[in-house]
Parts: sequence; structure tokens; C-alpha cells
Amino acid sequence: MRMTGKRALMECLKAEGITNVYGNPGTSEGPIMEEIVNHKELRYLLTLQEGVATGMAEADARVNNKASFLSLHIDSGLVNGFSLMNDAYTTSTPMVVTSATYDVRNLRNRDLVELARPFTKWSTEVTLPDQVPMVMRKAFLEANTHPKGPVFVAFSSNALDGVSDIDIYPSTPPVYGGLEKNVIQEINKMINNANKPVLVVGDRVAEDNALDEAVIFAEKVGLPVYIEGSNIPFPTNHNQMIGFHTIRNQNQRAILDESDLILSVGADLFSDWFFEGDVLIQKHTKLVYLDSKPDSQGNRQPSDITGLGNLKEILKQINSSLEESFDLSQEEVKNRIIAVKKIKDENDEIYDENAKKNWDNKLMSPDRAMYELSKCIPENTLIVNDGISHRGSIMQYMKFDKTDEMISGRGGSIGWGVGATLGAKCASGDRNVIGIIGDGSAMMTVQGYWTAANDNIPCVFIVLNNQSYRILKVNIDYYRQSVRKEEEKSGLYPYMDFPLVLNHTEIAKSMGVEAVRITKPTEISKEVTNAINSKKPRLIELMIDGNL
Ligand SMILES: Cc1ncc(C[n+]2csc(CCOP(=O)(O)OP(=O)(O)O)c2C)c(N)n1
Ligand SMILES: [Mg+2]
Repeated sequence: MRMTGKRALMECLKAEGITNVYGNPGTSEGPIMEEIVNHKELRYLLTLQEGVATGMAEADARVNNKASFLSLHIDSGLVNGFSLMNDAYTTSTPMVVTSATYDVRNLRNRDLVELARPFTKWSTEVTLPDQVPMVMRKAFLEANTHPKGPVFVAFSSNALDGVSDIDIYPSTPPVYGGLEKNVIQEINKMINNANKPVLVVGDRVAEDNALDEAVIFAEKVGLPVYIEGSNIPFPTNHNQMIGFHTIRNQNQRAILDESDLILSVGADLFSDWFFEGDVLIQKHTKLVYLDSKPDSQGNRQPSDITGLGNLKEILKQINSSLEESFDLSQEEVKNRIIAVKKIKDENDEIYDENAKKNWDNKLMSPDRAMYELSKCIPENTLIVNDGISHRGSIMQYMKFDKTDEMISGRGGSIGWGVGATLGAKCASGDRNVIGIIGDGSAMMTVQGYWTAANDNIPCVFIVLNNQSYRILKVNIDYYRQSVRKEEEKSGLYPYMDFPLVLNHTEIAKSMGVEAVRITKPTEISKEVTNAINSKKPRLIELMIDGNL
């Protein structure tokens, strides 16, 4: 069919099932903006800073579990998107990112394709309209193929405004299978021979929709389970879920060190900011490393088996091999589970004891705030967790049974949560979406409050105003104690507090979002309920203690 390149671009997006286009336009995007209004199936969400658009696209991709679409301006607009694109690249979130670019007859200052290359799996430019469909098919295919990640396509004005005979076909993302039978038998043997096996499950279990299979596996073998990453690969309230994977926790480190078999499934095993050594797995511990993503952090530990494939399939294969042959009696599995539950209860007790010390403090304790939130957030809400230093507390009090109940920021950049809350809501229809966001992270992308109001995106932002970059204090303390081996705490946290307190309530109001500031834990429930019932964007600012 005869059409312009810009029309072909829109037809390709529709063929790929895209409904939301996140962006910030410039002069070069004129042809795209003109065209998009002719396609009612496509909703353009105008943001006032590229960090907001990129956060929206990142969350959209994770909610839909497939590539989203992001339209950034040439040069500076694209560069503004890089911090969250970099995270999407290192953590494998699929996104197709575009800029419209110069007329090819112009001399250019910048090669956009080279500029985007370090942050993308594939980066290319389209100069003729005829190229649009094949490049878009490849772009979506690349983004959705492991290791997933952002791709970049620049569209010259010649490609957008040019006319050609064009046919549109969607991409066909690859399907992945399980492992060969002899490998499954080997894994089965190792499970049967192990006395202290441990399971670590991570993001790719969630992405492969394998939570149920992971539960069957853990229950069948009586495994203690750690959750790693930023998704929900295992029910957080399950009796065998004994914690979130971190090498910083000494109790957990001891359990992993004593284990004779670690089964790492879709997880970035033993990853941390600080260098703690190359091989962290003990000599007597065997590692079965299973993943769908070939280049994961966990893959760097020496393993006895490395299996790549679809984790749902692989776990199904393991489960059915255990149905056929598993030596442990039901009684022995029951005893294992009792022992695991005991560890879980002890961990919870230690957590509660610490939390109770500050429970009724005048300046609200973060744990108290998270507890109150957990009591009033309705079932089936999607939580966007950008609580930074309070992520652990959020996970402690809010229990998540299913994969689609929570996503959290991944990769390290702050500024994700505001856009992510918006993008998650845009991708979630009528479902309630609540973002829990650090005051520092939210400040990076406050422009998103305007998009919430402008497009009437009825999500709730809960900003944790602890008047600080609190995580930096946590990390510098850990660094001083565990890396530099200092015995005394210096208590010095230079430039990590905000003596001039941020006021997200007033910022949000100034952009048309209703907002309220809360200092008392007893007020939380009413305000959250009001916010959800309002069916409008709302912001709740919780004033909490930022001290360690
Ligand atoms: C773009 C970017 N700039 C700076 C940093 C360094 N950084 C990491 S966490 C953090 C503070 C986060 O503060 P906040 O969102 O208030 O959460 P809190 O630590 O107080 O819980 C900073 C500045 C970063 N990760 N990303
Ligand atoms: Mg803070």
C-alpha cells in the first residue's frame, strides 16, 4: 500500500500491539506528531522531561512483559533519556527508543546511532521510507530477544516524509524451550544427593511467568528460598521464603556458605555494589545456575551446570523428573519445611524487635509507615517500589502472592519511580497503581506530576520524605565497616541530608495534582483510601525519620 514513512511507523506500532507512546517532542519530531493524531489507537503521553518518559516506558514494558515505545528528541532529548536507558540496558528491559533526525542532506554535528550505541542492544538509522517496516520488525524482535533491552532507531526526515509502497507485518518474538533430558537427570541427581539445598529465585522467574512452578519445586524438595531482584518470582509470604537475597546479611551468608547445593534460577546471584571477592560460592557447594538471560551476574560464579532456556519449561521439567524419582520421604520433606519455617519466624522476630524500638517515635518511623500502608492498600493493587532505602521495609510489611503485584526499580539510577508509576498505570487499565518513592528519587523527575494531571492518570504517588539521601548513609556505613574494616562508626554523613526540606506536596499542587502531607501514622489509612477513591492522580507525602 502506498504510504508515507511516518504513517508506516504508526502502522508498525499498532501491528506490534503498542497503545502508549511516551515522549517529549522537538522540531525534528514534527512529522511524527502530525501523524500520530490520525491514529486513535495510539495515545501520546506528553512528558516535560525525558527521564519521566523513559521511566514510563520502562514500567510499561515490565507490566506488559514486552517492548514498549519511547519517542525522544534528537541529540539532547535522547541524552536526557540515557540514565534510565542505561539501567534498562544493564537489567534487560525491552524498549524501542526513537528520535527523528536531520534531513540526510544536512551536515550533522552528531552521529545519533553512535551516541545511542552504549545504551542499546542495536542502534540504527532509517533514511528511506521503504526501510521503516523491516527496521521496526527487527527493532521489536531485538528488544524482545534475550538478553532483552532497549534498541534505538533514528528516523531521518526523508524517511518520515517520503512515500513508498509498504506492507506491514508484526515481528514474531522467539520462543525458548527447556533443557535436554540428560541435563535434567543430572540436576535431579544433584538435588537427590544434597543435604542442604537452597533455592534463589530472581527476576527472570517472574518474567517467564514461572512463580507457580517455583513454588511446586520448593515445596516438593522442602527448600529454603531467597528472592533476588526487582520482581516477585515467589510469594513473599510463603512459609519457605526466608529473605531477600543479599550478601550483606551475615545469617543468610552463613546459610549459603553451609549449603551443599545452591539452585539459582533467573537470579543475579551474589551481586553487590562493593567488591567482596571473585568467587563467593564455597568449594564444597555445588551450583546449578539456570537462567533465560545468558549474560546475568549470577553466571559469573563457577557452576556445575549452566542451563539456559525458558524457566517455566525448565522448572516443569525438573518437577516432573522429581515426580519420577525423589529419594526423600514426605516425612523428611516435612521436617525440612519445619526447619525452614523456623528460620523465617526467627528472621521476622528480629525484624519486628528492631522495628518496635522506634514504633511510636514522634518523627514517624519508616517501618511504622510501611506497616500502616500495608493495612490499607486494597487487594490487587500494583505497587511500584522506588522506596530506595525503604525497599526492605516495604517488602517486609506488604506481602505479594503473585508476580504482577509489584515491580521495583533496577539498575541503580534514581528518578525512576515517578515515571514508572505513571507508565505502570497507563499499562494497567482500571487496576489501582501506587508508587512508593524516595523524596530524592522523586525530585529527579517531579515533572511527572504535571503529566499525571495533564493526562488525568489516576495513580497514587506516595513520597517518602525522609529529608535525606538515606541510602547513601546506609552504604557508607557498610563501606566503612565491611570494606575498610573500621571499628567505630564515625556518624558523619556529608551532603546526604536535606537541611532545606523538600516539599513535594506544594510541588505537586502547583502542577495540578491534589496532595497532602502526613506526619502521623494514624492518618495514613484515611488519606490512601481517599486518594484511591478520587480516581484522580494524588500525592501523599509521608514525613518519616531519615536517621539510621
Ligand atoms: C541519576 C542518579 N544520580 C545520583 C545517584 C546516586 N544516588 C543513589 S541513591 C541516592 C539517594 C536516594 O534518595 P531517596 O530517593 O530520597 O531515597 P532514600 O535513600 O532517602 O531512601 C542517590 C543520590 C543515582 N543513583 N542516580
Ligand atoms: Mg530520601
